[in-house]
Amino acid sequence: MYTMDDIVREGHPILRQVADAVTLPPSEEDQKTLNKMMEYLVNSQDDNIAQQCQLRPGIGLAAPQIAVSKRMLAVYLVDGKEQLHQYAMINPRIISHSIEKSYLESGEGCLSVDRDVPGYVPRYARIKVRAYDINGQEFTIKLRGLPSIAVQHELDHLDGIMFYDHINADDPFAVPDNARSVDR
Ligand code: SB7
Ligand code: NI
Repeated sequence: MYTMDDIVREGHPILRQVADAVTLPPSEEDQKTLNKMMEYLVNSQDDNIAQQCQLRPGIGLAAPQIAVSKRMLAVYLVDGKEQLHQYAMINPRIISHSIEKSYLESGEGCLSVDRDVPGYVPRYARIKVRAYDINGQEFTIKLRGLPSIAVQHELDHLDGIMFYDHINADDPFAVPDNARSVDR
């Protein structure tokens, strides 16, 4: 299983690379990696396991964060309506998005960033994402709210972009144009 020791931190060049597309159907090795990424997220949200294994809780993880420069991501979160959002994606892409933006009231953090970076991170409020699942089956989903923000944070990792790249340097808490806030 992955632990914090497997997660690369800021300064590692892989976090700034554009990750490679995964060849389809996914190899057994890529499937294993993606399963372990999801396992990390689930474990990290289990208080006992997280404490036992010193896991920082995470709602998402992108393959470059475990030093694999491939286009795979995992998201695991329960939203405000107690709805589970669990997605393992291969070669994901945004096929359409709202004009409206959203941002997390509490700002964002990252398992690869060992410091607080305050400020609003503008994201699209709604996205339609097309990807391949762990078996190589194509699927399309529409997301809004926190799941939309989480998937965009992970998609950025696949393109070498960090959340703080989006923060207004002059005024970190300036409300982005055409944006509404989202509570965790
Ligand atoms: C806040 C946190 C995350 C996404 C969006 C808002 C995920 C944090 C964990 N990660 O570093 C995943 O890349
Ligand atoms: Ni991150």
